[in-house]
Amino acid sequence: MDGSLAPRPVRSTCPYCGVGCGIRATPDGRGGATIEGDGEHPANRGRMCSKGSALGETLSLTDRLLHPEVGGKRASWDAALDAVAEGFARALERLGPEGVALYVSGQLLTEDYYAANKFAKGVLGTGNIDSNSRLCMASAVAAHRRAFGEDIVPGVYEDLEQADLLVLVGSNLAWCHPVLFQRVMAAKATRPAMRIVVIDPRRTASCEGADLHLPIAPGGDVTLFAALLTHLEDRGLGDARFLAQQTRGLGDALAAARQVAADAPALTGLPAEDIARFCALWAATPRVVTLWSQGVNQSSAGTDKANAIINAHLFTGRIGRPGMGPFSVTGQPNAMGGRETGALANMLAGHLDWERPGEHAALAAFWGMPRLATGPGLKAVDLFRALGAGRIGALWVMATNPAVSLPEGDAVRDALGGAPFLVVSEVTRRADTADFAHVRLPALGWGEKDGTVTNSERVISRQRAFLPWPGEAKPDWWAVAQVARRLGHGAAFAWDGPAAIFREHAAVTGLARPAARAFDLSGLADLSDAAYGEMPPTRWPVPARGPRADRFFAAGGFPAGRARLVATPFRAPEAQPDTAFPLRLLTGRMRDQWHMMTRTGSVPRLMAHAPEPLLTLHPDDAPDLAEGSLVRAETPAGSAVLRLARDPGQRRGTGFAPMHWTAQFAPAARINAALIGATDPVSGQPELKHAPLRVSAYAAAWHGFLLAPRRCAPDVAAWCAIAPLEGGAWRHELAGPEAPGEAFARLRALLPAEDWAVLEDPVAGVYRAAALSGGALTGVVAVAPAALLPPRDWLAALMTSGLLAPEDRAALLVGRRADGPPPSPMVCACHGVTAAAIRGCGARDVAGVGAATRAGTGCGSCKPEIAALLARELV
Ligand SMILES: Nc1nc2c(c(=O)[nH]1)N[C@H]1C(S)=C(S)[C@@H](COP(=O)(O)OP(=O)(O)OC[C@H]3O[C@@H](n4cnc5c(=O)[nH]c(N)nc54)[C@H](O)[C@@H]3O)O[C@H]1N2
Ligand SMILES: Nc1nc2c(c(=O)[nH]1)N[C@H]1C(S)=C(S)[C@@H](COP(=O)(O)OP(=O)(O)OC[C@H]3O[C@@H](n4cnc5c(=O)[nH]c(N)nc54)[C@H](O)[C@@H]3O)O[C@H]1N2
Ligand code: SF4
Ligand SMILES: [Mo]
Repeated sequence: MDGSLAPRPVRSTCPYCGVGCGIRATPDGRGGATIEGDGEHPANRGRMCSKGSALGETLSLTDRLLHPEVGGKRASWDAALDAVAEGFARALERLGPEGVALYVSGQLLTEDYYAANKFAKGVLGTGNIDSNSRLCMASAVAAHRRAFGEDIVPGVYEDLEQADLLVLVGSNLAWCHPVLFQRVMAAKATRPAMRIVVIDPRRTASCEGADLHLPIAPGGDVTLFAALLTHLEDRGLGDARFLAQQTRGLGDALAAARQVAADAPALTGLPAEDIARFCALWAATPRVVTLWSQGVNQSSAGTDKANAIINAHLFTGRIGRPGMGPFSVTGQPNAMGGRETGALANMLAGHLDWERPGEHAALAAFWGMPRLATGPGLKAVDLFRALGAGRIGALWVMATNPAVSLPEGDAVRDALGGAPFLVVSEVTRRADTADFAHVRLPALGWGEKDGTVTNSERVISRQRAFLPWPGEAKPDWWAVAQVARRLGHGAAFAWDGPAAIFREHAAVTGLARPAARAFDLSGLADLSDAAYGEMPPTRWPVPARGPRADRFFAAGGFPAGRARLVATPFRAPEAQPDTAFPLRLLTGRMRDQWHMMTRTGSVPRLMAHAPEPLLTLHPDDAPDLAEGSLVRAETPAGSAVLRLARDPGQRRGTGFAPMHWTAQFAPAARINAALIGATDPVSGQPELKHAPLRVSAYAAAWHGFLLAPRRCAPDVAAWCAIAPLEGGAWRHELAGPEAPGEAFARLRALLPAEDWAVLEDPVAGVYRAAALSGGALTGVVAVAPAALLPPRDWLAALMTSGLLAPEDRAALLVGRRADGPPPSPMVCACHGVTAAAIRGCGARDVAGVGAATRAGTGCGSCKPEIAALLARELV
């Protein structure tokens, strides 16, 4: 287990989204590796997206947490683990099992997840282990459990390709599950009759290639699917036999649907004709997949939204057969694994349940842990409120960054800051949450750790190490086991590696026999170490005996005996716009960033797609605010300052902000400071997609930027957004309240220089300086009263190009050469092609643009944007 590995291609799985693409990594022997798509992996067959194909650029050890720390000082593992054990023992003594907690993540491997859950529920005896999946998949889980009696995704990815109609609800598949989107687009190219409908308040990249976009009002989804159910009933399209033999709850569900269906245009904000068109298309197309993601789950009616979707499929019996079914896509690489291992506050391990008689006792006996938690614990939002209220004495955060990703962001930071004892297991020093920790434990990252992940279609894939273990970093399961040993449970955590944990996990899934349970890995409970090492991608269930099937429920066989159609009355989002907050804030993801940017934020070509945090508004909303200016996005919970962008594809009355920026990159732009803590009453999932919003100008006395050879602290200005540039330099976009000259002097002092070219116009408040060393440009500062500043792209390029040509030197302070091209946003991250280059190439379709500029011919993630650009040009 020393981790020294020979440089040969290693098969593993991408650490980003729940598509779960297989990769082949070839280490270069110097700590790096070449990453390519695995042609044999069933999820991607060699395809990759922009984030996946840049994985090789995220492997550097810069900013890595490489040694344990106690109280901010380097410590030995022994000392750190002792401190963790003592901290938890003390809190247990003082507050009992309700006063300790773990907060974990869908980015853990199944083996880590299993260990963390066994530790919390078995050793600490607490139900207080929740996961960032509470922010992500909880509503889908709850809806599956209500409908089927167990958390089951019935279908597989091929269904998306075989469907005649694919409906995307609250999913920006093109950006968030790009390889799946590429598979869908390829299927549509061979079967042009296939129809795609996108239901999203915004016109997203996923709408390119769609036949119908329904720009639904936020929260309108339950109503739209109620209208669909009523439409299906009115036309006698129910599958009478399936309904009679396999389901219950029909009458109530139909009655509830009918009550809201009449108000559908008002409640969905969609024209009646569009609703009718959607219903008719869905009704007429037996092979239909309704796929949903966070526009559904992250809502105070998230579970009802998901059940309203499932209702339509159950009503028509369109489930579990090729090309049909409700399909919840997972976000994180191992969101599914966390559900399997039961590492959520309301579940036991292996899909076992407190509510079903005998299961708690069976697990307690199997683990040999009589103190096994006797009931559910606190869900994420409540857990951090309890922390803030002093009711949690010890908290261990692992592989997630709640200081940024939870709603009520400022209150969460206060709670973390006031925590009596906080342990953070991290791979990076640049995670906001780690700043608050009493003990920091260095974890192995992707490429170093070893174990399994389960993707959206229930395929378990191996993540294999291809790099040596850096510094003193260790697997998360190991750290958990060491603390368990110190608390007197060494025997139950005596695993010698991930294979042993996986076997135990597989055995747990067999405990519920003979009670019906669909999730079953008992056929893998005896897997040898060698077989685990070689395990190919494997879809569950894998029962020890009996048949295996790819899909569930075509002929019934629901874990609950019968499936349930759930009555889903309409509930508006918890906080509504009013005169003070007239707009609605939506949040979500950008194409080239992963979450809190700890990996993608260090890759210049991924940053180039959107280097600053933007608030996007429709051109008609807040028309007095200028595009490109800084604005304050404010809700009843808090505010963030973002750069204003305009997009006619944004639904009027809504604004969209990305979730990604943190205190490391743009402290004033953390949007979750403005997110309210409303949660779904069934799933506990927070309403991260909605808050009442008002937008106002951000009053700054100066705006500016700093291009520097190193990364500066983000407190160089009141507003700051940091991005890496090609060649190792850093870009800092800035604004502040002080006099421009004062800011200029302070910023200039941050740059090393042998020689300066300076332009100062105190009357106009305009200041520029270029730092020169050895005939090369080493930095630039520009400050002005307005946000209109010289373009930085050309200057940034000059910083990487070495010696300056005389004409460049002359043009420096103007900001660009007179004959240089104007700046233009990056569209293709693989080949560095800008929007201007695409517009200028003369091609009229995506393939032509590819031939002329190479844009879109790499990973293909930018094809929807190229199509949108061409569509605008051709108008
Ligand atoms: N590039 C990238 N990809 C990722 C991730 C990432 O960070 N970056 N993260 C991964 C993770 S963990 C997840 S969970 C997934 C998320 O994947 P998605 O859910 O597809 O992504 P989001 O952008 O969060 O939200 C999807 C859409 O919901 C819409 N929406 C908001 N409110 C409503 C509503 O009331 N109704 C409807 N119908 N739509 C609404 C938003 O406008 C948005 O376009 O992405 C995964 N993939
Ligand atoms: N406003 C808004 N907020 C959101 C969302 C939204 O749509 N809008 N989406 C929500 C959703 S769906 C999600 S999934 C969350 C994601 O939110 P987070 O989970 O907070 O996001 P990440 O940045 O992925 O955090 C993972 C951390 O784990 C570390 N890490 C990676 N691998 C390992 C490992 O093996 N071991 C250890 N110990 N650490 C590791 C990384 O360095 C990183 O800091 O955000 C949620 N928050
Ligand atoms: S679609 Fe992209 S981010 Fe998702 S698993 Fe595949 S390569 Fe990774
Ligand atoms: Mo997620």
